[in-house]
Amino acid sequence: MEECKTLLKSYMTKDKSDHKDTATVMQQDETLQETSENDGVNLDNALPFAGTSEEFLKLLSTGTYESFENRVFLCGSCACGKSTLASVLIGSLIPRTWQSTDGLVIHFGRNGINLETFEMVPLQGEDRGQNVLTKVIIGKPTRETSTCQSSDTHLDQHIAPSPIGTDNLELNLMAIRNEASYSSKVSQLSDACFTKSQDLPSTNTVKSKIKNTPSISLPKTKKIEAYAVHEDILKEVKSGQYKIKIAPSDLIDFGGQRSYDMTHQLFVQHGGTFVIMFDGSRDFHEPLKEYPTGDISNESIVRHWVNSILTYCVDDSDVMPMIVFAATHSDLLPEDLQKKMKADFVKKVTDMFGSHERKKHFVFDPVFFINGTDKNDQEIQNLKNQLVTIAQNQPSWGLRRPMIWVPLELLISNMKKDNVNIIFKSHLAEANTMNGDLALSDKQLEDFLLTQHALGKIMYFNQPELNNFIILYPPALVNILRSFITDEMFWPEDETLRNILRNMTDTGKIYKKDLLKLWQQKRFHTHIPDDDFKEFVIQVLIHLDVLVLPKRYSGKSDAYVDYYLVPCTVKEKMPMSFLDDKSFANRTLSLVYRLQQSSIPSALSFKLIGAVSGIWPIMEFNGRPLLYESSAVLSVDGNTEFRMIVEDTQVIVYLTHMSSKSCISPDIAASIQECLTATLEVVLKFYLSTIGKSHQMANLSNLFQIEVGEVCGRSPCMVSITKAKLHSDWVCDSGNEHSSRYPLLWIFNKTQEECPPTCPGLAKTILPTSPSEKHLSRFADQLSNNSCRELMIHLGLQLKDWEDIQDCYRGMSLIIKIMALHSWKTKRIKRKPTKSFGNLLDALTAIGDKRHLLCKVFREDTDLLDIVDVRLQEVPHDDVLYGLPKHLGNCAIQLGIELGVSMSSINETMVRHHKDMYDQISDILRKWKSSGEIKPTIYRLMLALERVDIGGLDYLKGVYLGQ
Ligand SMILES: Nc1nc2c(ncn2[C@@H]2O[C@H](COP(=O)(O)OP(=O)(O)OP(=O)(O)O)[C@@H](O)[C@H]2O)c(=O)[nH]1
Ligand SMILES: [Mg+2]
Ligand SMILES: [Zn+2]
Ligand SMILES: [Zn+2]
Repeated sequence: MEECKTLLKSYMTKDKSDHKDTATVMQQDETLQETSENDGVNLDNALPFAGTSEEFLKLLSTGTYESFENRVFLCGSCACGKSTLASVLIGSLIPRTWQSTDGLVIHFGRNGINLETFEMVPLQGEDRGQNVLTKVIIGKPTRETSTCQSSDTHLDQHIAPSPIGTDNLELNLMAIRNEASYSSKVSQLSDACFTKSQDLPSTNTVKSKIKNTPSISLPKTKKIEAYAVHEDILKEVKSGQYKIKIAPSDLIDFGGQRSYDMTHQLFVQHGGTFVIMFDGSRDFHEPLKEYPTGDISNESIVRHWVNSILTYCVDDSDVMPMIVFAATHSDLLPEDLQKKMKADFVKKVTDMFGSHERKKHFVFDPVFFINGTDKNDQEIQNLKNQLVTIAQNQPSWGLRRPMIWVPLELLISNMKKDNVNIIFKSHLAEANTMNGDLALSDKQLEDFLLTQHALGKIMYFNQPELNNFIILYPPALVNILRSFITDEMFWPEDETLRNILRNMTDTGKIYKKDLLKLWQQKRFHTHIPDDDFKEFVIQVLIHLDVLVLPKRYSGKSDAYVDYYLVPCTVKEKMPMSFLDDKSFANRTLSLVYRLQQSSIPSALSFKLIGAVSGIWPIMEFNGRPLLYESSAVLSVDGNTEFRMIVEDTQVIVYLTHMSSKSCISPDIAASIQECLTATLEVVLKFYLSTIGKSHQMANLSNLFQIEVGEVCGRSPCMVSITKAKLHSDWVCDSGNEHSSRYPLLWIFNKTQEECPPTCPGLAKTILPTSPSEKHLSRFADQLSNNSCRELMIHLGLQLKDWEDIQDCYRGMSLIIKIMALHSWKTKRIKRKPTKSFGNLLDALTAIGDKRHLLCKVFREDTDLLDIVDVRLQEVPHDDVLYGLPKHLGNCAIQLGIELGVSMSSINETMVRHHKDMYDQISDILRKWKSSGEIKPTIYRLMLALERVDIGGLDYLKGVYLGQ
């Protein structure tokens, strides 16, 4: 903090002739315009998070200033000329060769709108000081002038940008930021100032503290008396002697590579004017050679950007966000053709979006057709005029802000200049208190931070794990993201690092240690030198769903997690060969969410995939997670898996059972549906509500429609839920008849234990099949002793058989029933050779039982779904299995059946360890673990224990989930 004060003072020591240097230094400045009146404050337009109107009025009573926020985004395909146009707009050299932009570049205050002539002009040199804030600082007479005169030189060395006029000035600047060894600069600065200041602690303390926490946490030193400064600043601004001439406008130049979608959305959400660009010399539908997949054309890029903008932008007003189209390379066409093309482009974009529900956000006519390499191009001039008109019409133009925010804005601005990218909130709060009676209250400070965040000036997340830090310089986050979300052409040379990135793009998985290794590179290290900040950044990336924690029990420490999923970097598409498998349709239910929005932007699909893989474990094959670009295969339990594929306007879900769809538990289908629906809502909400505009929350249920169905002819065949409920069958467009019974499983009411009156009973397809031991054991559990005996007789067993079994397992009624059913299944019975579900059903009917007991055999308990966790996908340790029997009742047979151990093997165990129940269970567990057919995971064991319901579950949860 002291540094900021020092800096502040250092500016104040300059006399006006010096202001040129200072002006160049100002990178991100607020634009202030003097005003002494409070009237005309339109509270409808009040900034988000400015508190209640009463509080905001109180804030305004300290005075207001008029602010002009403008922001122009350049977006579009690779190499279409975005950076070229950017350099024209900021008045730097026009690049003649394509140097692809890595991530994005933000030009803060390098371009502005002249408030007298309403022209968009580059800001250079002196012009860049054209705002009150700068002038106030420069022109300040102060009592402390003599304290730190010498700091000027250091300051200028530190931040002096490369000479204006080189191409890509901001990139150079960034490089300077990156390379600058901050701590040494700071101590130079501190030296210069502190040695001359009597009431400050000695340089040594300052230095050593800087060393411990370089770059970000500023040393805490004795507070300096700063009151007077602020009073003066406020007086200056109020007095109205500085008339602002040019309102600076931020210019954001996006890199066109697809890998940046996830990065871009962070910036898009703050709104502004979007210039969607494409190379006008190419056919609108021709595949662009810059994209290796061969399926990307101007049209798809334009559509992609429109969707992203309209999805991520907070729908602020009628005016913003505004989308303008600009084609480039007009110079490659003869003049008469240019005119014709322009008209063509207008028609194209009107065809594409003319009937869009948010069409008021588009300028369809004209589509500008520019030559980006000519800074005097008339069409560029026209485009600039259009941008000015939009800027003036936005509701925030000239909006009044409380003057009391100025000191803090100033502080932040100064910190940014000192490369303080991330800071502890407590440090900012402390700085705030130094403003004496101009300090904001805690609540006001919070509102201030949230407003600044909503304006895109800083990043501050009001969340428990995130709100201790503030990202003062948002592009720093982009720089950090570039360490792993970047195009292959920007990968580092180092082979180890390349391998990390290659592995990540192949598998969608990155180990934490590898991420930290990437961050050790010099150019990233300077942004996050400190472990606290690394952890914070990881948390932010998780919050933004760039990184996804693999499924784990929520709410518990994640110390054990040593890797993250990175859905947005996976390049591979899901192989669709599973549809070729003829049996797939017979084993699968489908569910489709159709979005009302015209299309799902890719970042949203990454987010959705991420969220879902946070609920169910992603299946793995040969150690590679089955995570693909916008799709994934997830594991529900040993027999059931599902695929989720996010497409343009829909989310397709295939739920597949290993043997048949008639074995899919309605509870599982319903809980997956409920969970996906909720997740989709949350993900959509994340964008729609975004920062601070919760009152504009749309009605979520209108955002998408749910359809249910089956697979038919290699694609999902769907009906609405209403239709499925009304008709037991339907004929689809391909002329195939479908039954509604399976699709309706998606909306099964899990809470009801008994079948609903409308239940049609077991599916026809399942009746001829033979029940497994597991089915029989579950069935046995539903029967009373008497009805079981009666049933046996109907099934063709002799009374004597029943009595033998009863003798053999005296006192163990469940085992008797299980064994009876087992002997029915295995015994040859004259005249009744088949052993099918149909036979069981007939026998049940014969004894007059109408309770749909067999339906229940297919029901599952879904409580455990909530704790599916990567840790539970491991094989349990021997010691744990050794300890387990003590927590269980007498259940060896049932447990063996649920675990899939064969009946003969179970019998062998029962005979060998006939005296000791614990030995029986231990032996069963051993057999299960060593059977090796299906991976014997902890989760499977838990499912079996839950089913058998004889305890042990808590013991396992305790061991593996620390519950
Ligand atoms: N002839 C002609 N060349 C242009 C025009 N606009 C851009 N270029 C050239 O096209 C190439 C690519 O331009 P850039 O501005 O770097 O492209 P970009 O859109 O920023 O590309 P990414 O950052 O990779 O997304 C450069 O060589 C420019 O000189 C134009 O209107 N006419
Ligand atoms: Mg570029
Ligand atoms: Zn069909
Ligand atoms: Zn039923």
